[in-house]
Amino acid sequence: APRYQPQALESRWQQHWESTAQHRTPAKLDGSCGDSYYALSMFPYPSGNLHMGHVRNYVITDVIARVQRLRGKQVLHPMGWDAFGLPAENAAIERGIEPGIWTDQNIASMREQLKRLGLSIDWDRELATCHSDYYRWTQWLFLQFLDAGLAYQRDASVNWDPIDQTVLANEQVDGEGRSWRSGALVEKRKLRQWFLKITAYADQLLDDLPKLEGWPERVRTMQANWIGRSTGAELHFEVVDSSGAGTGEQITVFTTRPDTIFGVSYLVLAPEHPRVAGLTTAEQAVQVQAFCDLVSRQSELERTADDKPKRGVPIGTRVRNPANGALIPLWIADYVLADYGTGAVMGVPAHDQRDFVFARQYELAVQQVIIPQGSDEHAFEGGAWTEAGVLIHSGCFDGLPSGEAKRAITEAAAGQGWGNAKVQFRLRDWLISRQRYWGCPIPVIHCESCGVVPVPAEQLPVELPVGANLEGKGGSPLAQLESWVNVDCPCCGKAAKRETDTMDTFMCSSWYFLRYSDPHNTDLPFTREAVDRWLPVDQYVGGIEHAILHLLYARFFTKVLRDRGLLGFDEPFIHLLTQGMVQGITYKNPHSGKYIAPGDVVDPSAPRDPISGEVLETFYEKMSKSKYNGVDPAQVIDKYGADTARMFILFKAPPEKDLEWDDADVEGQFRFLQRLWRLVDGACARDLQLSDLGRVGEQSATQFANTTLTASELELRRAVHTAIAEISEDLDGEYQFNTAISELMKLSNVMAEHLEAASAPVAKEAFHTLLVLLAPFAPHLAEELWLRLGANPDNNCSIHAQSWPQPDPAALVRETIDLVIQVKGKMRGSLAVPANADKATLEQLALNSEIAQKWLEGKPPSRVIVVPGKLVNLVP
Ligand code: ANZ
Ligand code: ZN
Repeated sequence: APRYQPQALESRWQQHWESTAQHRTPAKLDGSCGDSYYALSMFPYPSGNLHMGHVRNYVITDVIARVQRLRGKQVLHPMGWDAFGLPAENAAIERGIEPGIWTDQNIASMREQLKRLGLSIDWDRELATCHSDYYRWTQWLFLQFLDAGLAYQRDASVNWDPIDQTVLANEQVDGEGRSWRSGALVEKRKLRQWFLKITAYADQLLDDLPKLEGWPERVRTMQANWIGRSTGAELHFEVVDSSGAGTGEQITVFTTRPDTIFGVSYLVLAPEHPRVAGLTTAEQAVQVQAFCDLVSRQSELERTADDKPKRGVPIGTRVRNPANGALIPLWIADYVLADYGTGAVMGVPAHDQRDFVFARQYELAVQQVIIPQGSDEHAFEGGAWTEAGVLIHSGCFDGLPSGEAKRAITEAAAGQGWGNAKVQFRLRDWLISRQRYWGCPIPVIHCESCGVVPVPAEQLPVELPVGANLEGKGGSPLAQLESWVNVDCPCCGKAAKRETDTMDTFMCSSWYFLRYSDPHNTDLPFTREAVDRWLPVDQYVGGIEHAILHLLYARFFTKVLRDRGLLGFDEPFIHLLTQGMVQGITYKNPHSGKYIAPGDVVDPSAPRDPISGEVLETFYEKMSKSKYNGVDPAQVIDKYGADTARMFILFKAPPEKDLEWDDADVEGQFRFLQRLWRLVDGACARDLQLSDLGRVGEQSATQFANTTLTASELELRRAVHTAIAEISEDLDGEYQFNTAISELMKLSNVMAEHLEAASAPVAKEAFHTLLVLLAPFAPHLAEELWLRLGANPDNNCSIHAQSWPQPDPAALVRETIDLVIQVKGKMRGSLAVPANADKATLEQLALNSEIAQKWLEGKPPSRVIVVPGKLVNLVP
């Protein structure tokens, strides 16, 4: 018999599937759209190298796609490239290769690597966000936002490298705030930039989260926190002069706790608040200026972290508390952020922990105004009392519970003109401008007379010009290409200039899943018909690192395009699976902190440093080059084949959990596949032909209904149908691929034991089932074994074109009876046997039993009396 040689076999099937277009998306759905299924992986950045994280992601999606096809769904399973971004620019700078060429080379090599995994992807629908036939529509969609009033420009700060005279992306600024290239301390600079008004959809993006029942709870929570809706009030405090008389000027604070207004002991502005300079007194000016300089060098995290000291200075001016008339000092402090709320906070040290720490440090008053319900006043040893409670020292509001007091005080404020109710979001508008080359050009033209003019749709795409100097100084690389920048205004025809910013790459990835529904359309990004037929995506699979931004932006796009009538659904992704990391074994010298490559480790059983001999730390960590703990997918495929790699990844851990790479377990899966191969060797020897067997399920149920099967056959059929039932359940919703593969192993064990004694129909049913159940996991081997068992290799006879089996309830019933064993008429014991076992089987079972061995002392009986359903009497 031939040996299992996965490499040759796999590339042969990959070619066959490709040449027979087996994974092409069904063109037309006949009738019901409920029969369509959209399985989507988050598309990769074409770095050039496929890593295990990719492999895990795409294999999971592939199994889901394959199972759905077997279940009769019309499946869309596409792939593409998130192809704009910084690494291509870096490659260009470091190696002098055009970003577009570098990217296309990477795509070509990654596509080949992906194809070796045997993924059932429809490559006809492949897209790359950096190709103009795609980004033309990204530009078109941007213009939709502009037209809807959802895109606008304003000044915002960017990272500026004063030596290289260039804008830096956040990733190009290191932890110490220095440029990755020049090492210069990065400054903040204000530039006019483009924003998308995602805040206009904040409420919807939050309120629709509970609908996403197919998403992990954790992701929904992360999104909710990111959107961060706070309900409270804006309250106005009047500025007073040195004599305490009102100046007419007001400072407005945002608070979620208007119930604490009687406990305010100071007001505090963000150092960047526009009124700081105007309200600082001459005596405080030097101190205030020094403090502002200090704060401008701190990160947001440093400023707001709970465990960091809070610092501030009084600016000399006072304000009046509108609720009780008290005059309180005005401060600036690092813990107040300029771009949240109004950039001003009322300090209530008794009930806010940060205010408490601040007040203790600067000896500001701590006035308690809330007490815990039904208890004494709170002692402030442990810090502020931040929970709700009952009001005290609050004038006519005394005795009210916090919740009611919030409403009452906000109403009073509104009635008396010193405040209003306010809902505040943490979510900011989306800054999409990048002063980078390798991105999608923003399709507008700036004209001195007409202002911002959209590039007319028929002139799209605005192509990225080649030959930009990426190391050029002064803002955006595109700005230096004069011949590209200078154009005639589409409106008035006068000389005008192109926008030189490109888009955040998250723009490109916010709609790619829509384009797959209609990838070759040259008139529109997609038709409404195509997009509504395939979307929303039934199953989206990708990394948790995209839990917030990518998914939020994609949801935002979906809602805007729905409101523009371009599509007809509210949410883009019904089910979301965030797969765990792939971790590799990592060796680290605890003293030097250096990572040691596994090959260099001395004595792997008690690992030591090859140079110093020190004992190394051993643990599992996410695979990465710098830690020498990566495993190259290509090498695994070279050694074992893709099917083994797939089986291992699916078997080793449930998809959401982290997975520890383990060579021994890879080997174990390889051996399992070899066992399946040999199982089929046995069947081939018997010349079992599967081609005449149709669907497993209804047909086999009727087929076996009136047949009397041996105990061994019954056991085999029970194993077959148990596997169907269990694996079907494992693949419903939760995707327990690991337990599904265990079930396959169990089934193969039972088959190895009982096949030989099984009649051809029972054996065929077992093989047919085994291979269909195996097909999503190890698609090449399943196909090959199917062929070896006599299936016609034509496309429509592929194992992957079969139907998912249904369990036969009759086969699942474990009907046994207690068979009484007599020796010479005397009961000597009993035996559990299949209820419908025939005479011969019962006789055999009785003779093989330990009871018989014992009482007959190994001699054959002279006579055997069988009463089916009751007893066997052995007469020596
Ligand atoms: C007075 C107060 C009393 C507050 C109290 C809290 C507790 P969230 O839930 O995040 O919306 N705050 C407002 N604007 C701020 C800014 N720009 N920088 C830093 N802190 C700011 O938090 C709202 C609360 O955070 C507001 O309510 C305000 O402090 C503070 F017992 O006002 B509170
Ligand atoms: Zn003009």
